[in-house]
Amino acid sequence: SIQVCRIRINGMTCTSCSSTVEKALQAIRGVLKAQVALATEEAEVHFDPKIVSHNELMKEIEDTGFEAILVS
Ligand code: 9UX
Repeated sequence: SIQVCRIRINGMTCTSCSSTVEKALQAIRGVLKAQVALATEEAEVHFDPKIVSHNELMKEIEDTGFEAILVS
């Protein structure tokens, strides 16, 4: 079944930053939906845990240049 996780993202200062992270998450195989909010500095990601893991989601965020911390 589909899981939803929230990830804290540190270092985003503009909507271009949050858009970059959001598009990177949306491009991952196994991600069904991803929203990144600049105001709360959080991502909400709906994903299939049979295809992609929390750790892979975090690594993709860090590859865009921001720090990722799993919230839930
Ligand atoms: Mo613009 Mo956001 O360089 O880091 S994309 S502030």
